[in-house]
Amino acid sequence: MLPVNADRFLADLHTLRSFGAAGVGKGVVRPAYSDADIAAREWLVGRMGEAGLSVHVDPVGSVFGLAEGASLLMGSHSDSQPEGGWLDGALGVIAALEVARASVEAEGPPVSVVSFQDEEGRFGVTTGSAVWSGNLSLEKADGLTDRDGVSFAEARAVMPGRLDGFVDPARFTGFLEMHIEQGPVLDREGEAIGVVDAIVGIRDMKITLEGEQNHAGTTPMQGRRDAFQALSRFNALIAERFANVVTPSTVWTIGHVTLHPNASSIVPGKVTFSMQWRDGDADRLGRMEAIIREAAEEVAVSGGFDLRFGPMLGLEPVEMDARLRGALEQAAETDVPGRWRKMPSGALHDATNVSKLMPVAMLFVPSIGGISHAFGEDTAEADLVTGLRVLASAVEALG
Ligand code: HGY
Ligand code: MN
Ligand code: MN
Ligand code: MN
Repeated sequence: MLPVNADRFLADLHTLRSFGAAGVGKGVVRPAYSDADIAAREWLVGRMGEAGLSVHVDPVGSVFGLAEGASLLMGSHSDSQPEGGWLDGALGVIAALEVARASVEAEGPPVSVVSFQDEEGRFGVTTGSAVWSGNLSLEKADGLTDRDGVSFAEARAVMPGRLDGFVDPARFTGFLEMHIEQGPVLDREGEAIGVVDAIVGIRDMKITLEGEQNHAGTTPMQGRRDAFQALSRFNALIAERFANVVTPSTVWTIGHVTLHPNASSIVPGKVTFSMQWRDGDADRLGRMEAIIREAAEEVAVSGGFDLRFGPMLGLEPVEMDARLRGALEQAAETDVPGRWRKMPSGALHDATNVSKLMPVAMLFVPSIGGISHAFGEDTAEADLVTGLRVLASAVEALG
């Protein structure tokens, strides 16, 4: 196996955690293009250079450490959710860095490293890798806004002088992404490794319902056009209608709501909310979209609301490459015989976009209690190191 250095890997992982650290033993606040994210990317530029890689920052701020000639590409993202865990994304970047560094030292197979920008969707869905892969045009991305109204175009201008054009994907032979599972399965089953077989698809859009703002004391219940009540009704309607369409692994989330003007004594006049749904079957995603649009229309027409749908973003479900996956399975069976499984990913990953450009595969390590997208996210140190070893063995086998 490539002589990876577990102590150096863990030390780098903890250094990356310090950028945007939310407190001792907690997660990080490091959304795309925040000061903490940029500082972390500057640090990564330095670490990649020290590892003997040539650094390239693309027009959206994804940071590449390039090996010479044709190579595998490995990595993930170093931006976080607005309240994120310390490993989501970071683990894949630092594991890739350690494998690439060990490979340079031992004259092993060339490995390039990447930290994609805005995987966590401050602007879009996995924006940095979506733009690189062509799943999202740069022009459309530039027009997307975050929840405070800042545009992607404005935000990505914060890394001036470092923006070197897009990296030609033809130089890479495949992409490997290590990640925490972010769900409960491996932890519950006492297993050390998950080898991903497929990643679910997603649809995501903003919906606005506008009624009438008025006095909460004097406006009779009858005849109110209360935006919060409209959202409640919509939420109940879709849950009822999805029941005929979904499977136990289908999920949907209204995760961000802006209620206007959001005050106790005002009947709210307007609500804008995110509607996101995920499933492994693209047809089912389409049937759910039809239900969502119909339910929103129904609520709007019957209650006298103006209805607006924002642009719908989406990624299709994808399967992992058999050869790359096989190398990970073989490495897992050698390192932790009988303590690994094949499994789908219900979280999205940069690998979905990269699969448009080259073969991809993914490796999971357990998440304690299945917690992620929360400060409490964590993984046992021994599991982090097992994942690193399995990744390094697979890279060596792939040559
Ligand atoms: O939401 C996701 O699945 C990813 O972590 N951005
Ligand atoms: Mn992630
Ligand atoms: Mn995430
Ligand atoms: Mn992810």
